[in-house]
Amino acid sequence: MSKQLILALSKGRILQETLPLLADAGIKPIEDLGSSRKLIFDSNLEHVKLVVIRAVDVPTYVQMGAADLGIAGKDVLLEHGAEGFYEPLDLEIARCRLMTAGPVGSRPTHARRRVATKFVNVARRYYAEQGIQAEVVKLYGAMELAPLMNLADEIVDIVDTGNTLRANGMEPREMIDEISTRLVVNKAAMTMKHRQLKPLIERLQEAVVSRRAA
Ligand code: PRT
Ligand code: MG
Repeated sequence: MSKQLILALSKGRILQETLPLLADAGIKPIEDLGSSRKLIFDSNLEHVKLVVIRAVDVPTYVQMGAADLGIAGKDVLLEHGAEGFYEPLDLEIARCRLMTAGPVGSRPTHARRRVATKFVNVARRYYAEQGIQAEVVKLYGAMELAPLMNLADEIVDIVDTGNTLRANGMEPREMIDEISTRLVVNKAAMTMKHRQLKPLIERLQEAVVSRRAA
C-alpha cells in the first residue's frame, strides 16, 4: 500500500466550511479549489492529496479504499450505511437537523403515509421504528414541492433555519437526527497507514477543539 494519503472532500456547502478547518489543522490545497476544473489537488503536505467530489460519493470512495479518508455529512453517512469505514471525528461544521416535515396544520391523511425524500434508507428505517406504515418515494431535490403537488403527505429533509419549509407553507414535525460533518477513514487504511493517519487525525481533532474554545 502506498504511503500517500488521499482525502476526499464533499463539494458544495460542506467544502466552504471544510477548507478553513483544514487550514486550522495545517492542511492547505496548493491551488484554489474553486477556480479550477481539476478534481485532484496537491496539498502543502507532501504525502496528502485532496479530491473534491459529490458529497454522496464520499462514503463510496472511502469504503472502497479509493480514498483513505473522507469528509461528509452525517446525513449522507446514515443514508449510505457505515460499512467499510470508521468515523473517528465529529468536525462540528455544517450543522443541521434531519426532520420530517409537512404542510402547516395538516395531518397525514393516507393510512399508508406517503413520504418524499432523497434519504430513502433513513426514512424507511425511521418510519419502521415508529411503527408507521410509509410508502417512501425517492426524489433528488426540491422535496418541499412534493406535498404542494400532492406527491406526498410528508417529506424527510434537512432543516437549518426552517426558512425553506416556511417559504413553502410547511412546518417541521419530528426530529430524526442531529447532523454535522464527520471525518471517515477506510478500515484497512486505519491499520495499514496508521503511522501517517494518526498525526493527521490528531491535527484535525485539535483544530475542532480549539474552535470550540474560540
Ligand atoms: O448539490 P449536490 O446534490 O451535489 O449535493 P448536496 O445537495 O448534498 O450538497 P450541498 O452542498 O447542498 O451540501 C449538503 C450537505 O450540507 C448535507 O449533506 C448536510 O450535511 C449539510 N447541510 C447543512 C445542509 C444544510 N445545512 C442545509 N440547510 N444541506 C442542505 N441544506 C438545505 C436543505 O436541503 C434545505 O433545502 O437547505 C435547506 C434548508 O435550510 P433552511 O435554513 O431553509 O432550513
Ligand atoms: Mg445541493
